[in-house]
Amino acid sequence: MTINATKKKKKTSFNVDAPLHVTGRTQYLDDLPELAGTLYAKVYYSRVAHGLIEAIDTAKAMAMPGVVRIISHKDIPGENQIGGIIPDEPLLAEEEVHFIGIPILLIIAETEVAAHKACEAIEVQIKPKRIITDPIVAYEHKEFLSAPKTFQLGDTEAAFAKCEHVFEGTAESGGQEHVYLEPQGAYAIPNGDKSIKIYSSTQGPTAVQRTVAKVLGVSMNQIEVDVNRIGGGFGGKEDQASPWATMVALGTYLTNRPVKYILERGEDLQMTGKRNPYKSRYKIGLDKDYKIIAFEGKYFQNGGAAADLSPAILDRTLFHATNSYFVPNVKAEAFSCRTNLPPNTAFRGFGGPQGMFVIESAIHDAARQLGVAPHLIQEANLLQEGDEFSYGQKTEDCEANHCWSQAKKNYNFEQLQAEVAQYNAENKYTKKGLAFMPICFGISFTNTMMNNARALVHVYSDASVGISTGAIEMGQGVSSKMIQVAASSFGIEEEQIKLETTNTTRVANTSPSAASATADLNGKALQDACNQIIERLKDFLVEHWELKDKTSILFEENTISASDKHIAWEDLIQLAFQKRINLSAKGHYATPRIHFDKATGKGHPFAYHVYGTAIFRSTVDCIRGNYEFDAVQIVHDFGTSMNRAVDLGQIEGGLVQGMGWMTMEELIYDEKGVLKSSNLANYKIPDIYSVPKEVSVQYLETEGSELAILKSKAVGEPPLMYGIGAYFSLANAILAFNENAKITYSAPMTTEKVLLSLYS
Ligand code: LUZ
Ligand code: MOS
Repeated sequence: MTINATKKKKKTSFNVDAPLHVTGRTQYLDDLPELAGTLYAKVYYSRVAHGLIEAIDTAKAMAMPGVVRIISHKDIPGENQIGGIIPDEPLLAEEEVHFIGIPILLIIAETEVAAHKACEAIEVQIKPKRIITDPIVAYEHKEFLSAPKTFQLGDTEAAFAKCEHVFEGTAESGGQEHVYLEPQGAYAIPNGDKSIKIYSSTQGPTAVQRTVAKVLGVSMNQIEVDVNRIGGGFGGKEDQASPWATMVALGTYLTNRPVKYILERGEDLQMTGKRNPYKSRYKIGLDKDYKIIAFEGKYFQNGGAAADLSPAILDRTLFHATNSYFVPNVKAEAFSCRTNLPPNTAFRGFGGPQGMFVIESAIHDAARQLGVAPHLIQEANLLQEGDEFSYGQKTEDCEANHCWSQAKKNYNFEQLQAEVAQYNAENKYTKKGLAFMPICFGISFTNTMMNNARALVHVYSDASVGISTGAIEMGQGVSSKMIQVAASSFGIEEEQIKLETTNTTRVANTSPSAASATADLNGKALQDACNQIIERLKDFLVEHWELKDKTSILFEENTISASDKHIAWEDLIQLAFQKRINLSAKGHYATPRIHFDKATGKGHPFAYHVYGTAIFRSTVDCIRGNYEFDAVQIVHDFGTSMNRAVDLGQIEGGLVQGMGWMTMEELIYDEKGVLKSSNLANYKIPDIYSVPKEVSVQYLETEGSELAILKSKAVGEPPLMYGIGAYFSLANAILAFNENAKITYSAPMTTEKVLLSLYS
């Protein structure tokens, strides 16, 4: 056979879902054909944030046409318990309700309309109890979801005593609604026997499987969970997809019919948790050269009514308390506070952004009081190679200074600064603000145990390949990356690979697709499976070609070769199949090197860190408080990006989502625990009109880590934290208008807050 002499370029911008998305053919949960006899579920939830259930009247609802069953906690065959980390959350409320939106009853009806009408006919009386919505109030009442935690490095007290400058203050950041395009939902079907198959819009199929099994009182092998793809997750479906899947499974268990429930947007907004709001205090000490010598942070996390993932989110706040800076003396103390809000949960960044906002506020405050530009303090304290984090890990291949200096140079910062100064001198009622935002984000689940994955690979007798992993495609492009991994392993085309759904019977005990680690963990497991098949094929070829050993055999461009011998991939597979060689393999991966001692708060929890720097430029209308972002210019550490288009999409999307959190997304609950921002007309997320006029992303091409898949670093969460720069660029524009303006370090910086601050 002949070999194409020109080496084909590796694909670096491939998205298997793009053709489906742009032609509207992408299949989501609600696109599954419904089986005859399918029933529809709907939740009746509490309208009171805290109280005792005194009476429930379902008689009117039960009598309505089409109503099949109304399920309460009494109907649960197993445990009424859905808590993921701590068993503190019922699926259906028993005597007490703890937040507005807590499910009390589950209606099962022949149609969605019947379920809806029945829901409106249900009457529940609740005797109100004390409502807490503020984490500091909860702290004062010692209402904690988990034990307080402290990370410590050096001795802050001794260090503060020696500091030239010490500043203290408060910072707070608000919650954030996930607004995944596809709301929560699931569809359960009876498998014929007592087992149940569930299609779920989840980031964590195993979490769904485990929770359903527990609530139904069956073993996990009776529950199959299947996920094709989901229409966005952002952390909101890491844990909180489980209740809806459990409800439909419960419905199927009790009726032996298929049961479906896809939440309406309004229900989803009411019942599900959001990013944890935080209230924090800081103390920062600097020497005469603006080196940060000591930093203390006290973080009060608003956890909501149950632990959910909040204890783990609290950990990540501590891990990221000093962002991209080296601080030799650190004390970070965090409290997970129980309030009467829906249990808050994972959201892109997972507590990291909340922690990083606090040290950025402290630096900005210090800079202001010292009369220097904040970026000079930021720059003076960037992490260097070998610096120690408060949790004991030291930086390796640290790119903090590299990203910063490249951003400064490539985007002509000196000139930008001069232009902004000139603009501000010439304009009285509009002002521009500049801000730098460096990021450093640790890659791995902070819970070491979760850093593992598996994959299943079949090479079919016609040489086509089918792969299954534990990764969930949620729009982040992981399907494309998995296909790239398999294609590059076998040296064949992406088109020859079929990625199967994520299914708990093919790949078991998965960690959720989260922590930015999905492509790394599942990709490495997939490589392991592919390599097992490759090794078997090589052993066969050694015999077949009578080679001395297998070291010279190459899998490239659909051809397998060793010196002067070549065979096409298709021919090799056919031959191997005839020789009865096993063409399937199960791969496994567990991140090496990582460990963490929870008792001492020390270890090496992250496989590696991702770095980057963003420069923000905004313009504030000082009469109206309106603002726009002129530009966000980024240098990001991708390692060796395996898919530039997918990775660029993650940077742009993460940036804008972080900016939304910091500027316009204002989640408001009143003192009764009522969600005031209860629809997308009064909860504003960024749209095409509010994104920066210019977004530039430069790829800092570095060696990349061996622990990153194909040396292409994790890219899911880190860019969200660039968004924090939006807050400070607005603050700097405000200060250009009124140098005595009060900056409250209370995000989001809405137009109202800008206006109040301008004239404070
Ligand atoms: N989920 C989790 C996460 O369970 N542990 C983590 O460390 C994490 N980090 C980011 C997002 N989700
Ligand atoms: Mo996430 S916050 O990586 O589910």
